[in-house]
Amino acid sequence: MGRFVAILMGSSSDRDVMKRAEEELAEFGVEFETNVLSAHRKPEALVAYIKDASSRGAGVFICAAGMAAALPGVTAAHTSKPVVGVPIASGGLGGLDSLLAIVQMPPGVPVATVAVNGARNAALLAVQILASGDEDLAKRFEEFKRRQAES
Ligand code: RP5
Repeated sequence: MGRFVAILMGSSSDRDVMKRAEEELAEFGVEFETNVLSAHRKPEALVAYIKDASSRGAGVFICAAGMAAALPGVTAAHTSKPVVGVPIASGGLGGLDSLLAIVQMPPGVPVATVAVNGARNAALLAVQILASGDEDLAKRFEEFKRRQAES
């Protein structure tokens, strides 16, 4: 596997939303792998995975979590790769809880946060990040923008 996108989510209950990110990456022919690893429930396994994926060629991490959403921030703490955070609307607060938890990172540890349940934009942002070092992918993204404008 060359450069790939590592998709992480805090619970299998986040899968339905995150399918949209997988579909979008597949549309662009971008390789990805998906794992369920909670920052709160499986902290050691999460850190081991982040380090392993970073060394295997993960170019971007997409991390989705709901409620007290620590996953994107913890991932950003353990890798120097860019992290895109997807707040999931899974608790009683409709996703505002996870949005604030993910977007309010301290200076020095950025997480690029998309909209609540914004899995598709997370994938598009990951494609754009990878495309900065991949001319073919950059052309496919430009073509996507053209088609989107036309439709
Ligand atoms: C978060 O808590 C997960 O990302 C999920 O959105 C939420 C609820 O998890 P489950 O109780 O459904 O496993 O950590």
